[in-house]
Amino acid sequence: MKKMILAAAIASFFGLGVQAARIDLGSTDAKLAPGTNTVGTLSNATWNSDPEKNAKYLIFNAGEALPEWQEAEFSFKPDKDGEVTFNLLGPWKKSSTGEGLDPVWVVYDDITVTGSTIKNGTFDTGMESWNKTVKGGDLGIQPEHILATGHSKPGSVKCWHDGGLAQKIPVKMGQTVTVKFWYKSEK
Ligand SMILES: [Ca+2]
Repeated sequence: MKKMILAAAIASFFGLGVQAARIDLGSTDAKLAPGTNTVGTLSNATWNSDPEKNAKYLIFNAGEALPEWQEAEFSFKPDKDGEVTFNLLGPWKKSSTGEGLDPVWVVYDDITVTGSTIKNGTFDTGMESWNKTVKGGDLGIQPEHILATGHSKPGSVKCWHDGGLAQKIPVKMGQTVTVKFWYKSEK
């Protein structure tokens, strides 16, 4: 019951168009146990009927992004060696036309990982090493690189729920992975 209430709360939170930062992690092999989080919520998926699938998927919702840069940190522990898909996402709002979703953007920069490695977490020159994960493919609303804006150095990205950026990161059985990143709302 508690999980259902939490899921409903998250759904309404995203549906309201709050500029919430979100990172999803998924594995085909390893179960991902939630560790600690400095802000927001960190939990396994609840939407699959197969509990094994839920245990291999983790959602970190950092809460509302503000106009100023904020830092967030969370950790998880895989139970097998392998690769985990690291997916930078964001929120959405109901479309004004009643069809589909409209983007709500969150800006990300300076992503660092311990216990694994991530490529180009600084976005200083572009989006190398990241793959776009866009609902609707080329016809969907794409994540974008922002050259003029950055945390410690210029260059960041903006993502939303249906327009994310992903890459695979290596993990080791029992090795805690800690993710830190900076985020803000788009003006
Ligand atoms: Ca940067």
